Amino acid sequence: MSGAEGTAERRPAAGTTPPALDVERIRADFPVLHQEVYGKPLVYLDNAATTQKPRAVIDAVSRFYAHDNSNVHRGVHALSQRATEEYEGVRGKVREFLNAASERELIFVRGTTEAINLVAATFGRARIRAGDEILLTEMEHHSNIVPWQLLAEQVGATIKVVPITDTGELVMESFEQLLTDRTRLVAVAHLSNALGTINPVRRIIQAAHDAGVPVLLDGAQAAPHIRVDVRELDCDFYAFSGHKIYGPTGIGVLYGKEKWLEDMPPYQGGGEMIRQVSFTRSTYGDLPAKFEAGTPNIAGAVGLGAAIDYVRGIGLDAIAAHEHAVLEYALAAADAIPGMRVVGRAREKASILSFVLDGIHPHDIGTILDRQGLAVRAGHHCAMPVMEHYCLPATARASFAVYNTRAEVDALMAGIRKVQEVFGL
Ligand code: C6P
Repeated sequence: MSGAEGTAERRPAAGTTPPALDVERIRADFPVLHQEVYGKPLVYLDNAATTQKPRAVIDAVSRFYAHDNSNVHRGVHALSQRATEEYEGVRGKVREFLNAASERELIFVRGTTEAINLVAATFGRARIRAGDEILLTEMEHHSNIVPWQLLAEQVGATIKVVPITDTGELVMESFEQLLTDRTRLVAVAHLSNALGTINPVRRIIQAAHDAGVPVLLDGAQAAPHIRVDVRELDCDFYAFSGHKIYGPTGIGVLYGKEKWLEDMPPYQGGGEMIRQVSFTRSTYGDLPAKFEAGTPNIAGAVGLGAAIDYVRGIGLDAIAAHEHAVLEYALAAADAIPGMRVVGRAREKASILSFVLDGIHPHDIGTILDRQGLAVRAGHHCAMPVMEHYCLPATARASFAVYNTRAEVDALMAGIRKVQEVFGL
């Protein structure tokens, strides 16, 4: 086990570069990587869709079910107390991971999608009215578009969109112009899943706050790759998914500043989120219970806790440095292949290599690569407005994680040449 010891994050001393990772040791932690697909060694490059799970996460979930399984916050018996301690203990780990001020600011949800829907349905319905504006960007994932459209339709608000440049960066002058006295919320991806762009979120938050506007960051892609400090960022909401950070599916986190969460009406009604219920009136529990109706994904939270330990054991700075080196290597290799074009060349970029090949549909690229054991995603990546910007139906996308190597990039590039050969190009 290379990364799961202890909960303190490994951080390099200020001004030093993190030590190189022992990637072979890390790979040994991930059982699923060691298999063949169609008789070829698996090269898993679909990490933006979901990451693989280290043994520590798999074992934590299985240990929970084998020893401690019970409902939380309800029973007086030993198992229920243990389950409650584990579940709430993970909230403490998430607090450290995001550097939130308090565990009251952390809501367990199904994932980023539910986190954003929660904010739209509660903060949004309470504070956004007819004629108000919600400011998004052209590079958002559908999960950070559609919940706001649903809200806008219900209350009569308007969606405004910050455009992107052809390199895949936000047009910041437009952002500043679109931020008006009608703007009630800015919702923006920290890291784009379709382009890999790392957005200038500090600048965005500063400008929005100067105008008195709160900011939600969609951290689905950033949390696994960049160290996030919600207090340093000063964002109002931050959402991420466990399954993209080596944890289980069906668990994620919404961070919200306490002042907003206190003020927001509940999301769903049910057990756990109440203080007192009668047929005339119900009152609601304290944070974070107010937003966690019903039996939560307890085993998922336990797995998320193990994933956070794992990531912090390696250190996010070391992970980011490793992935950056792999991405730079891949970008240089892509530039050397005639007919291959990378979509998204932002100066600040992480972990994503979206590309097209002249004369070949991305779905054909994905299918032919798959036959060579290379798992990439082909499609619109739930970011149709990005595809529209580039006048593309889809792209092929390789996305890197801590366990990917330069040798795997070489395999990808060899696979791409094979795709071109199949098409006689
Ligand atoms: N992107 C991808 O292949 P969920 O599904 O709730 O865990 O995450 C949604 C989501 C929200 N924002 C961004 C920036 C995302 O990338 C995603 C998920 C996956 O790119 C699946 S479409």
